[in-house]
Amino acid sequence: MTLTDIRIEDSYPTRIAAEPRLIERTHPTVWGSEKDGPIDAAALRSHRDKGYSMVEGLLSPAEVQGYWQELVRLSGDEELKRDERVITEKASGEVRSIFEVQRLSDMIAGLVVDPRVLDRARQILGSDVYLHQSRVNYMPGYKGRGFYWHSDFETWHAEDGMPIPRAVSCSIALTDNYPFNGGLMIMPGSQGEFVQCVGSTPENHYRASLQEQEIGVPSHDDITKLAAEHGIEQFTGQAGSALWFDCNIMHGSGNNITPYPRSNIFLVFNSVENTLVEPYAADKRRPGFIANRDFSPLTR
Ligand code: 6CS
Ligand code: FE
Repeated sequence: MTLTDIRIEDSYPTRIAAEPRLIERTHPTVWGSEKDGPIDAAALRSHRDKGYSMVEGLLSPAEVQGYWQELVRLSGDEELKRDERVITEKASGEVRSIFEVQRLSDMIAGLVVDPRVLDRARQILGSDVYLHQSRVNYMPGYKGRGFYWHSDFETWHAEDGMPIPRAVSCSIALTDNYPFNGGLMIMPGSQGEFVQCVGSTPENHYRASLQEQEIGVPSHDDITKLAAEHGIEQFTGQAGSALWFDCNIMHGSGNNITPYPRSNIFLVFNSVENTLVEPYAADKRRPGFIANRDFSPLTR
């Protein structure tokens, strides 16, 4: 009997061959309470119900400028461009994302443990947390391609071995997010259902999926069902605002053909009570720069 035969109880089976089902989520969206951090009771309730919440002006304009300069520095580093952590746009070859960015930028490493960020992650997840993944997304003007509808948790469960949906993402806008420049679309409340996906995970799937995901995406029927039930909201916000969203919420974004880039810093916090095991639906683990396996709790 091999390790993969000893299947840890899987409450969220996916990458199946049969007809996909919507599985009711049996785990909370918010694990902490208003006394556990800076988020007040009303905002916590709203995050619990909608699966996301926004913090206007998390970063000051001066801080935004500083982080923007970091993104410019990183995307202009010719040496770094050959690093596997740099994902380029399929068509244009422009830098699309850079992963494990806290290891490439002391500034961003500081942001990860900034109380304005870390205390909120701990409060939502109700525990100490570690960084599951970090990336900067450039979504350049004219050529930025979007991300089709998906649940991040579906991928993190199937390919990274994340047991349950006890992770939260923080997307910090470094440019203004308009409705028309590839802004994130989100289905409020959809985190309450786990959408099974059809199709087995290809070998080294991340090499394709981070440019354009085709496996691990829901069926048109399920997207139609979720949209009818939850509606679609568009995240717009000024540079410096932060969108916190549950790991299982259905989201996606369109292409950006405007002159205005939609760049952000994307930090994923996972509870130290929810550390990765073996992938639930992939033959081998993804690299550490995509799914961090150093579970030491983050401290300020
Ligand atoms: O595969 C992943 O981990 C990444 N893919 C997407 C489309 N969103 C979440 C995550 O960054
Ligand atoms: Fe995503």
